[in-house]
Amino acid sequence: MKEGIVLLLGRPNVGKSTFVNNVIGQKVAITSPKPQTTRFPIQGLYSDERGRIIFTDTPGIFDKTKDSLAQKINRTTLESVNKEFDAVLYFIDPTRKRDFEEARVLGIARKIKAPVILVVNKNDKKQTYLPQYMFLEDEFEETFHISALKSHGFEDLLDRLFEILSEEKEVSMVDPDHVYPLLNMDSKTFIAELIREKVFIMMGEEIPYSTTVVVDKIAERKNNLTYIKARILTTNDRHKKMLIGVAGRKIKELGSYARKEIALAINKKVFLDVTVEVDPHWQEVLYS
Ligand SMILES: Nc1nc2c(ncn2[C@@H]2O[C@H](COP(=O)(O)OP(=O)(O)OP(=O)(O)O)[C@@H](O)[C@H]2O)c(=O)[nH]1
Ligand SMILES: [Mg+2]
Repeated sequence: MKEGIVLLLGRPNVGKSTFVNNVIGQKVAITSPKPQTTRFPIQGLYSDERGRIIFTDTPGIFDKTKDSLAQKINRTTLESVNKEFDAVLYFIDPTRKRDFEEARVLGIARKIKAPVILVVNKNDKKQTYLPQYMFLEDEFEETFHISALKSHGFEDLLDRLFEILSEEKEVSMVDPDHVYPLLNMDSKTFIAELIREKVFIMMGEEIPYSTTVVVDKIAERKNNLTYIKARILTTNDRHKKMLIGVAGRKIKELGSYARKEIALAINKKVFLDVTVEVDPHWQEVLYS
């Protein structure tokens, strides 16, 4: 059996989390069309008859660190690069122009000693800007073209990863309270992430970035019902009003969307009690 850790790198929105979910076959990382969806490294376990791979999904690296949250997010990715891993998947998205963010990721990738594989994602779409990225093929060991969304091209990539990984290595499972196949997240954090994803999907441009989610309580009740108490924290009152919506309609819709997915994920009936609070300091406390 082969075992190893594979790190994903790339700028925001290239499809790293989508890949991790679809290769594992289960949602471990939230995804959205907005950049900077992932905020901390997420370890998901892939296994088949050949062995086990821990895929470490990281937040997208960006160049301009506007605020303290953005700086923290970048820092967690840079910390992952300094930890132990056996190979790197460097994701690019040629449906978008190459820009200064790509240069930042490239700078990091160049310093990595483990094998770096270039993964050209979104090949189900027109890859208008592919020529801008072609020089990267000479920089790294090899290139694979995939669609993370459609799960195309995974087999060849996995074959290559298992060739790289060694026989002897034993990877340690990180968090004893993890939600399998997630290795570094407990249930409260995972549920908070599912709710945060709905904020990313349903709310306009800036709200997701002023917002986080905390799950305070998960309690088993009668008749296979799970009670969950969660709070959406936002830094300002204007965003709180928008999250609640006219006559509470927005928060109701958001809660109902999240509840359905949580119920599916934990295979139980769920009562989700979700409220919105202003907390100007949540960014200082969380993700520290
Ligand atoms: N068409 C297409 N869309 C994709 C593909 N992979 C990802 N996407 C979409 O691209 C968007 C971003 O995907 P994510 O997986 O959240 O990207 P990410 O790299 O994890 O982004 P950050 O967490 O912000 O760093 C989502 O809307 C995905 O559905 C793909 O292969 N094809
Ligand atoms: Mg992500």
